[in-house]
Amino acid sequence: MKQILILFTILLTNLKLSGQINLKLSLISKNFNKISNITNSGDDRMFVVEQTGKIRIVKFGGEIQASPFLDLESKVLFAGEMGLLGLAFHPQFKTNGYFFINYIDKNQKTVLARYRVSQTDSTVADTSTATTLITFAQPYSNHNGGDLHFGPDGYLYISSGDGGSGGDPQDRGQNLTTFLGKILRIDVDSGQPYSIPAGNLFADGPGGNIDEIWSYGLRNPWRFSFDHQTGDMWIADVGQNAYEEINLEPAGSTGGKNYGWRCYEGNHSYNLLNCPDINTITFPVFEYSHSEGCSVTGGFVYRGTQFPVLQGRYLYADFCAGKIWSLRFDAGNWINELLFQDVSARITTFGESKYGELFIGDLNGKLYQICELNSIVSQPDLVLNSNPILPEIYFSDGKIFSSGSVNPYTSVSVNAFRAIFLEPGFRAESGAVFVANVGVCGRW
Ligand SMILES: [Ca+2]
Ligand SMILES: [Ca+2]
Ligand SMILES: [Ca+2]
Repeated sequence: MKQILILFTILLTNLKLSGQINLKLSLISKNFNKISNITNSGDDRMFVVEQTGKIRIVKFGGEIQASPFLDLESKVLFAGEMGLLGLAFHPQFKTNGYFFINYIDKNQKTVLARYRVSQTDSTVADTSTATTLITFAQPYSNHNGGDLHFGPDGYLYISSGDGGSGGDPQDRGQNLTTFLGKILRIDVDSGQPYSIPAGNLFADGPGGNIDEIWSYGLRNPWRFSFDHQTGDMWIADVGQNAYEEINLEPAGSTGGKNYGWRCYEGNHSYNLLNCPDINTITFPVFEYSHSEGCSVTGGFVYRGTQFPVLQGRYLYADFCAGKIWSLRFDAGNWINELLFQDVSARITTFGESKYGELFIGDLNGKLYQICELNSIVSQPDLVLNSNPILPEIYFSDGKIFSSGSVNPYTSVSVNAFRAIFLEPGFRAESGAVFVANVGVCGRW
C-alpha cells in the first residue's frame, strides 16, 4: 500500500507567516432541504430551519436528529421566497421553553408565532402551544424579510420586507401605517401575548401608525443580527437592480431610523417622489454593486474563540455570487475583504452557535461551519484506510465520508474531528493509506 503524506501542515505554516485569512467551509451535512435560517437555543445544539417548513436539530459534533424539532409543512406556504423563514429562542428558553418563528401561511400572510418546547422532551416542540402574535398579508410573493433576533434590551426584533414586486410600487417602506418594509420591536415578556415597548417612537395607540415599528425604509432585510459584544445591530438590505446594502445601527440607538428605501437604493437615488429631506435618511455603512453579486445575505460579527483573526469582523455573503466578505472599521475607514468564493454555493443564511462560532446554510441544503485554517491547531497523525478519496472529506452522523464515496470510514474517532481539508485536486488511488497531520475545524 502506498503511503501519502499530506503536506497540509507546511502550507499552514506558510499561510500563518503571510498573515492572510484562509477561510474554509466545513461541510456538516448536505441533506437538509433548502436552509433558510440557523440558530442555537442557548445550549450546544444548532437548529436548522428548512424553508419548506421543518426545523431540525444538529447535535454537538454534527449528528442530525432523525425526527424534526418542528414540522410545519402543513401550515407553511413554500414557493420562491416564501416559506418558514425565521427562528429565535427566548433568552430564557432553558427555563420558559419559548421560541418564536416567522413563516408565510397558506393564505400568503406573514405569521409571527410563539411555541413552547415539549415539557417532557427537549428534542421536540409542543405544537399545541402555537400562539399567533402578529400576522399581516403579503401582497406579493417576494421580499418577506422574516428574520428574528432578541436585542440586548431583551425585546424581540423582526424584519419585514416591502411586500414585494419591484421598486416598492405602493411605497410601503416609507409608510408607517404598514408592517411592510420595517424592523419591528415587541416585548414578549409582558402583555397577552406581547406588548409595545416604551420607546417605540411611532407608537400612537390603536389605528394610525403600526406601534411595533422600530425602524423603516427597508426593502428586504432578509437577514440582520446583533453583535453580542457591542450590541450593535447589523442590517443587510437586499437591493433592487444595482446596489446591496450593509447598514449599522449602533448600540444604544433610540430607533426611528429611516433607512431610505424606496427613495434610495444604497447611496443612490431610486425614486424621489414624496421623499423626506435627504438629511433624515440613514445611509448604509457599505454598499456593493451588482458587478459583485446580486443579493446580500447578512451575517454576524464573529465573536467566537476558535479563529482569533476573525474577531470583530462582520461576515456576510452574496447569494448569487457565492462570496463571503469581511467588513470592519479600522483607522477611520471601512475595510471590505473578499474571504471566500464558491460560485456553486447559494448562501441563504448565517447562524451563530452559543459560543459565537459561525455557520452558513445553502439553498441546496448544505450546512457548513466557517473555519479559518491558519487558526486551526493541527491534530495528531490521522490514518485513513482509503477508497478513492476526493478533495473533500467530511464527517456526518459520526462517520467520515469523502465527497466521491458513500463508504463511511469508521475506524477513526470522530470526537476530535469534524472536517479535514485536502489540497484542491488531490486524489488518492484505491487502497492508499493516508498518514496525515491535518488541521481540523470542529469546535462549536
Ligand atoms: Ca411579499
Ligand atoms: Ca397605532
Ligand atoms: Ca437603504
